[in-house]
Amino acid sequence: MSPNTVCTSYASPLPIQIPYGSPLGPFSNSPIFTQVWNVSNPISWPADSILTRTWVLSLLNAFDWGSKYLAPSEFSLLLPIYVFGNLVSSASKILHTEPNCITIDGLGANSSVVVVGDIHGQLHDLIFLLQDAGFLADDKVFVFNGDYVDRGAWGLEYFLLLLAWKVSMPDKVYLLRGNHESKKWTSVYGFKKEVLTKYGDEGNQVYEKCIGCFKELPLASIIAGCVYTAHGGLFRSVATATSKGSKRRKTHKAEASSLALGSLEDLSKARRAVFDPPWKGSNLVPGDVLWSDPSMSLGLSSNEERGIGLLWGPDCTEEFLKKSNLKLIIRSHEGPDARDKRPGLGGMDEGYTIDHVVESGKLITLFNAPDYPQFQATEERYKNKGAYIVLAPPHFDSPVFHSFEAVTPRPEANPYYDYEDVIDSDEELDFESMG
Ligand SMILES: [Mn+2]
Repeated sequence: MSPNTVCTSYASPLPIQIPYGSPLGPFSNSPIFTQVWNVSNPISWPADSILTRTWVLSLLNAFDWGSKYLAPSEFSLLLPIYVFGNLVSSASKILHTEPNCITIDGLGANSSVVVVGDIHGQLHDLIFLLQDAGFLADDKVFVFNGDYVDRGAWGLEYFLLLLAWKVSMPDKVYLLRGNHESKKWTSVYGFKKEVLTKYGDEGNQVYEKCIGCFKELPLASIIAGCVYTAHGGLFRSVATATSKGSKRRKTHKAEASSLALGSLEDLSKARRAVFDPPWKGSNLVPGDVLWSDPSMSLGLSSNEERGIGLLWGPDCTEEFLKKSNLKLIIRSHEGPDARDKRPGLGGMDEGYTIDHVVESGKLITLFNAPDYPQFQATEERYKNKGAYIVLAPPHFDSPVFHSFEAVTPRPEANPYYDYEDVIDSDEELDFESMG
């Protein structure tokens, strides 16, 4: 038997040959393909604790294999909990040292930056993207805009793969936080149940460790001094973010009228290490950055649909770009379902939209999960493409869009949330009732 084309399924009483890879198998020319995964040969932590590219690639292939040939409850046999623990601890330490807003500078003449938006646990689409865009390359820097987990069936694999990459090449990949990297949201949209299913009795411990790591994720990045990226987008100034004493009893209207756009300095001061970004009180910048949406109406207002964050108009895009001396905002957060309900803004069929074009530059929404969501109640699927952006030298300010179709077929999987009853967008969840 050819070691690079077959895997042995441990679950069978007799060894059976399962063709590996095609059409989903990535990196088929990689020597890692000679690895045969089974539960008597689980992933091990390197003795020197140094994660090489080969180790990261082998993790990717193990997760890909496991998603096809293991039951979710067998996941911990592939990735033992001590490896999980070492990986998340190592990554959390690195993330903890990063500022709220990462500065990505010193890019060489041959380097480029790849920006990625929401993928929501669609592991095989991520693998395609990585292969297409240059995974583990020395001359590429990747910036992920968050929403790694929830909805899709392989959020844990996706998140851990990115953490391994981060530990291996900390200055080549930057992981920003999305609104779903939160304790409340992961308990509604599937990630918590996914982890409990995959780690059984140890599931709670694993979940808590993941949630602790989410708290460390930075909020935004500035690429080459000209591109701002964040999951939701813009945010209020700290001066108006504070509501104390009698101010707390202000009417909504009065609060809205006191809103002012925040600066990068405001962002740098935000307290990001929270399980769930608060939607009231004095620390509102993290919630704005993770939850806000652009609007075609002028001005800054409360995001009533979401119950947290802001809506900002083209005038605010201009103000932010001009004040910060930037040319581009790349944010994510809105998939085809969200855009279906937002007349006046573009649909997500191609995986991106250009929402504002102003004097100083542009605002782009970037969404990476094709054929999203993986599970949905309606018969009619969105069949949207996903897209990633490449920013190239010399100025890194002219985005090149790469749209791509979903990888088919996806391995069969059961959802980890009640997608028929849970609302199909992040809107309207009742923050108050979620405590
Ligand atoms: Mn989001």
